[in-house]
Amino acid sequence: MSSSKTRVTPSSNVSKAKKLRERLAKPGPVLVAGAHHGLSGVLVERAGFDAIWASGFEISASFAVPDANILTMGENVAVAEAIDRVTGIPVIADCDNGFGNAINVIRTVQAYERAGIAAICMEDNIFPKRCSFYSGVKRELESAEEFAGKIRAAKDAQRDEDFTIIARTEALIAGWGMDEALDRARRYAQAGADLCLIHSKSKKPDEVLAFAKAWKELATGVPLVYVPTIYKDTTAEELHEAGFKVVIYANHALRSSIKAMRTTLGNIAKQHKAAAADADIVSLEEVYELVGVNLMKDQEGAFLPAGGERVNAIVLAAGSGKAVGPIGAEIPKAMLDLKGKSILERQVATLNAVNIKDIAVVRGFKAEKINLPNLKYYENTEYETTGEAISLLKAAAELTAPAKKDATEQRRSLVLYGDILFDRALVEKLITADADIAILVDRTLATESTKAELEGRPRLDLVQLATAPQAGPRAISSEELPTVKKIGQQIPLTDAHAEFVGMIMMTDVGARKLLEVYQRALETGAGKRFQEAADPKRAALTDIVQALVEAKDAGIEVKAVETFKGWMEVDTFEDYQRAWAAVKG
Ligand code: SPV
Ligand code: MG
Repeated sequence: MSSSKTRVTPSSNVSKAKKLRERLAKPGPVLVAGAHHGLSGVLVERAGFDAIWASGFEISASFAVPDANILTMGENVAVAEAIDRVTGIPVIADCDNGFGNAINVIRTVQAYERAGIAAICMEDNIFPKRCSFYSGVKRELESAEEFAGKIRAAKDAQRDEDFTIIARTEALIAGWGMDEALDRARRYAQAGADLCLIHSKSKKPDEVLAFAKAWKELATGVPLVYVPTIYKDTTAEELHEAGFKVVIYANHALRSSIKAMRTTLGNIAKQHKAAAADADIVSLEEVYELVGVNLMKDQEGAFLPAGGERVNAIVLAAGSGKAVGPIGAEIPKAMLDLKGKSILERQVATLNAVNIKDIAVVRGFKAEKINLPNLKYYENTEYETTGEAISLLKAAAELTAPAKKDATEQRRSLVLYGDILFDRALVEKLITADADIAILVDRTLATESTKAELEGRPRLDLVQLATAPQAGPRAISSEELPTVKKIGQQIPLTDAHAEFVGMIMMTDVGARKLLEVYQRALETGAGKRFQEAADPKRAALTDIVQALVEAKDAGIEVKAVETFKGWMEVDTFEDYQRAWAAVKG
C-alpha cells in the first residue's frame, strides 16, 4: 500500500465537520483517541478510530507544561491544525474553557473552524483552568449562566452549520454533585450545545452511568460524551448501551510514548551504543512511510524541474590526448590544462553549477592521472582496443537507478565526452528535455559559411533529423523535439542538419533500451561491422545511438535538443589553442 497516498488531503468535498455529523448519525459508539501532533494523529487514524481528540492534556504535556491554560489558544489551534492537515478523519479539539470569556470564545470558534477542525469541546472551568485530575490545586467552576453564554456565543460564531460544539461540565470533578451536573448540562444543551460531555474522576463508571440514566429522562435529545481516563474497564459498547454516543480515550497515546521513549533512552544511556535501542524502536523505513516520503517522491517527479539529485553525469575520459600533439601525449585528454584548470575540472564546475553533483568518470589511458576529488571512477582497461560504448558499459550501474519496489524514482543521466567545454545553459536545456533519450546537437552547421569551414575536417559527428528544420534566419523551436534520423561520421555534410555535441541525456528507460541494443550487438555481432565501427567493441557513442534509432522494436525515438554554439571540442592542437584563448583563467 502506498499509504502516503491515503494521506493526501481528502479528495472528497465533504467537510470534516459533515463527516463527523454523518458518523454521529450512524449507529454504535463513536470512538475517539487523543493526539498531540501530526504523527500521533496519523497513528490514531491508522488504528481505526472515528475521530482524533486534539487533547489539551497531551498538547500541554508535549510542551512539558501543565494542562492549566499555560499554552495560548494560538499554540493549541496550531497543533490541532497540524493534526488535521495530515489526517483524513475529523479532529475534535479540546478548547478548555474557550481560552477566556464569551468574547474570547468567538475568536476561538473562528480560529478552529478556519483550521478545518470538525468540533470543539469547552468545559465550565474558570480561566485559567486546572486539569480535571490534578489534586491539591485551585479549582473553580464558572457560573452556569456565564458558561451557557459562551455556548451561545460559540453557536453564533460558527459559519459551517455542521461545526459541532461539545459542552462539558466539570461539576462531578469539582464535587458539586449529580444534581448540579445534570442542571448544568441541561442548561448548556438549551443554550445550543450539540453534545454534552460529563466528566468524572470516579474509579468506577457508576457516576457517569447514573448521569446517563437521569439524562435520558430529561429528554433533551442531546447525545452524551464520556472520557474513561480513571474508570477504565467498561467497554464502549456497555456505555453506549447506557446512553453514551461518543467515547474519548484522551491521553493514552501520549502516555505510551513516554514509556517507550524512557525505555529506549535509558538503554542507550546505559550501554552507550545505538543498538541498545533496537528491540524497542521502529525502523527508519516505518517512519518514512508514516510521514509520506513516497508521496513526496511522486510529487518530486511531478513538480520539480529535472536536475538536482536525480540527474547524474558520466564523463567518458578513457582516451589519450595524443591527437592534440606532444602536449597531450602524456596525459588523458580530459586532464589537458586550460589556464590552470583541466578540461575535466571545468566540466565538473559547470555540472555542479546546474546542481549535478553525482558525477562518474570512466578512465583508461593513464588512469592514475585522473584523480579529482568527489568523483566516482570506473575503468576501461581495454581503452586501446575498444570504443566509447564499452567505456559507457563499464559505468552502466550509473545509468539505471537500482530497481526499487516503488519504482517512483525517475533517474536522468547525462553522458558526455571528456574533451568538450560547454555552457551551463546547454546542460539545462538537455536535462529537462521531454524525451527518454535526447542528444545535444549544434545547428550552426545550417549556415553555408559554417559548412564551408567544417568541410574537410575529419571525424565530424553529424546528425540528420527526420524533418528538415525551418530554413532561413529567425525560427522558434517547435514544441516537440525533432527526431533523429541518422547520426554518424559518414553522413555527407550536405545532408547533415546538425553536429553532435558529444552529450546525451537518457532517462532510466532510455538507458535500458540503449544498453539492451548494444548488448545484443556485442553478443551476436562480434567481429562484424557495427554501424560505422569495425566491430561492436570499437563502437563510438554515435554508433550505439544509431543502432537504437534503427531498432524499431525498441519502441523509442531518439530526440535532438538544438543549440547554436555554446560549446567546443578539444580534438586537435588548433582546438586546444582556440579553447585556451576562449576560457578565463
Ligand atoms: C484532555 O485530554 O485534555 C481532556 C481530557 O480534557 S482529560 O484530561 O481526561 O480531562
Ligand atoms: Mg483537556
